[in-house]
Amino acid sequence: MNRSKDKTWKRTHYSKNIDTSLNGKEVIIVGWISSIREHSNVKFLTLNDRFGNIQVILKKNEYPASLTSEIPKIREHASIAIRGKVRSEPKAPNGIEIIPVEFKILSLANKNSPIVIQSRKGIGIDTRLDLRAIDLRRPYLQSIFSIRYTVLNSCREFLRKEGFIEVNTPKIIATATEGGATLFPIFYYDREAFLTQSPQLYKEQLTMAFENVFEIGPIFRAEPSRTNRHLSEATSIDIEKAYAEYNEVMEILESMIHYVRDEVKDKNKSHLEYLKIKLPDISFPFQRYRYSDLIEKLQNVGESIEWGDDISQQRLRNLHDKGIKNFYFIIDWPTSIKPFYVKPKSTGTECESFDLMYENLELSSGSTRIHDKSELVERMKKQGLNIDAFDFHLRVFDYGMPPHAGFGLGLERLLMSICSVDNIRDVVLFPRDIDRLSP
Ligand code: AMO
Repeated sequence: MNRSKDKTWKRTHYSKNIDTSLNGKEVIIVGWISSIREHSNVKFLTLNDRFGNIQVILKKNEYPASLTSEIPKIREHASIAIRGKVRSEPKAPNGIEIIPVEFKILSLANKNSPIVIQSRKGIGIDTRLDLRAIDLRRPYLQSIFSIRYTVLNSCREFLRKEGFIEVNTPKIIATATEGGATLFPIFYYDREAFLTQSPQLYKEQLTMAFENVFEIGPIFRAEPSRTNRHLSEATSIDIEKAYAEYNEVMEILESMIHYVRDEVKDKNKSHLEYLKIKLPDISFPFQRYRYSDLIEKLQNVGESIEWGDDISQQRLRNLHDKGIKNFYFIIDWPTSIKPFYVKPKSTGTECESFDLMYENLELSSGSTRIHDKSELVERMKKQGLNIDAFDFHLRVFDYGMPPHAGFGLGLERLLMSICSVDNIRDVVLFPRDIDRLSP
């Protein structure tokens, strides 16, 4: 067969499948060029595919003369298919290199990219986000998103094993669940509607029919501030469990964090090595601090904070030296600063609620919910909510709503804690924040 006339450029091997056992054999590799270096008469190309990369050597007198006019066209990022011979080369990064016999440029790179592929942190985040698809080619982000994939899969796996079924609830909704301030209004035919802040009310209703449900989906928050931990569109891992109270779902949450950590440790060894990450040590069970005790501790270190105030991230920093670090729960918050659906304790002033923290980052909130209709209506009135707007929700409480509890865990916040990432935007493919609506 005349090879040069054979126009099938189907990949025969991924980079990871080429080793010294193929020495002297011909292969077709396909991918994009991540680096080009030149030493005297030799050009070293690195060709990346989804599993890794391989060195390609273009040495004058070694490649066919027909390639001479094509070679100058190759720039970093170009997509290319190469038919070439495998050669063992101890000095090459993987101990092997490819000597092209023929190649086909599949897509030229018309510009030099401002993004340096090999760089860990790269250039400014805005320049990177403007060209996010290119930025995502960097091994730094490739590693983070491989870990994200493991985290998502392992949460799903864990919850299925625990007897939860996966549900999908509407993202276009009629009323606020987490307080009105962070709602995104939208046009819905001739009415106003909103993007969902959380699947809260739907997951609660679904406990009537399915008992244990979970959802992994987008939540939308109109966060007016520019911080490194808030997104306008985030991913939430929500669960709701019938016939349970908050201690039970806290146990599920801490077991899930354990499971996720072990899976990442097992499945992402090379990514963790590349990122130079040591996964957080996890003690089991997580420490549980009562809100009231933390307020006292903060007052003791001179903070002017009152019972009933929210505990800011800055204030929690002051307690780090007092051993309040790693993963821990803050439990029994004041009823007045938690949403209407959270069940008050018998004292009334505190509620059966928790936040899961990592250092001073809030990862999750959860609680026992009010399942008694009249109690719920009372709480809603106290919070000044329009009862009529919640009729679609309240009406199902007339039919034996089971006691239930649940939590919402921010996927991106969890990833920040696992991957030691400071800016939440780096664990989202295409982040949305107050300044950014594209790409
Ligand atoms: P909450 O409002 O505390 O609780 O949200 C739960 C978790 O979601 C994540 N999160 C965010 N992540 C990034 N950017 C944001 N703007 C953002 N807002 C929230 C956080 C947070 O801990 N319905 C309840 C949960 C429940 O009780 O089941 C709720 O939404 O990690």
